[in-house]
Amino acid sequence: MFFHVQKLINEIIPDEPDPAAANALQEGLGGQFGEMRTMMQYMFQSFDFRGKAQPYRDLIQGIGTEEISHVELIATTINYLLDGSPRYRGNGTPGAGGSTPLHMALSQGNIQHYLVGAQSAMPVDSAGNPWSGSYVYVSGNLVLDLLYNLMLEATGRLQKCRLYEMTNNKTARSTISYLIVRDHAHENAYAKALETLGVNWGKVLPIPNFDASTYPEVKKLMEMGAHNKQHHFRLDGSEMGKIFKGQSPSGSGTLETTQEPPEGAPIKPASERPEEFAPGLTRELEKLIEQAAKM
Ligand code: MN3
Repeated sequence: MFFHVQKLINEIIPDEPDPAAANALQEGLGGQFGEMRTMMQYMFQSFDFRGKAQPYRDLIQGIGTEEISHVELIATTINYLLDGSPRYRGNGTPGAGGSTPLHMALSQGNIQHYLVGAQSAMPVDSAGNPWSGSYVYVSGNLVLDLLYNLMLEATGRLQKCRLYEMTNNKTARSTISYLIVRDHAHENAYAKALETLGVNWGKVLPIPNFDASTYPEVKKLMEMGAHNKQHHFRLDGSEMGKIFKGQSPSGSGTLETTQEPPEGAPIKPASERPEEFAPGLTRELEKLIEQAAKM
């Protein structure tokens, strides 16, 4: 079973809306190597786990639980980037004279962000393809699953580094940078697990192998050691720490399995969007909601 806390796993820095960056980030959410895949792949690998190698199961499931928060973080970031067409914020007169407040949707990367959703994230990739369960790799063979997980984290990190190079929007970059560093931590975790099974990584990791501290937002997170820490996400004790410890396989320092969960960051309520009819409540319905909240 799972519990949840209404906080984001990392802070999203405010900036102007940027629908093009939002659409690019959809790849990191619902693409073949996105957060929805890491979440579902690690979940199914842990559900289908056979045998007594509990520390490895705890490792896969702990990271899988963190991935639920990554899905939430990147979806919320996309929402912030979409919420309000350019020049909507502040002046209260959206679009051309207020007559076609959603006109700008016609020229965006994914019109469905405005037409199907109410300026919000969708479970699709950057080309609009629906997320697919066929992305998920679960063979039941522990070594093979760990190898695939490392490939998945490395490709995820590669794509996030490309996304960082595409936009300097602070909202987008705050989340992209966090995910670059956490993908590094997860590369460390799966590489370490394979190292305990006899693999020697040498100078291969992390993938892509470059000095990520040239990205200032990433540098700040690395100085806090975020690429070498992994919380186990179990309330009843985890054996993950038997694997995620000692020297990092990517030469990034000492690995630490944390007992304390990440602090998290507050979630601000999304604003109402009358032009999307969202949430579309009449005064009467609002009164009923107020009454329900008092009960
Ligand atoms: Mn992730």
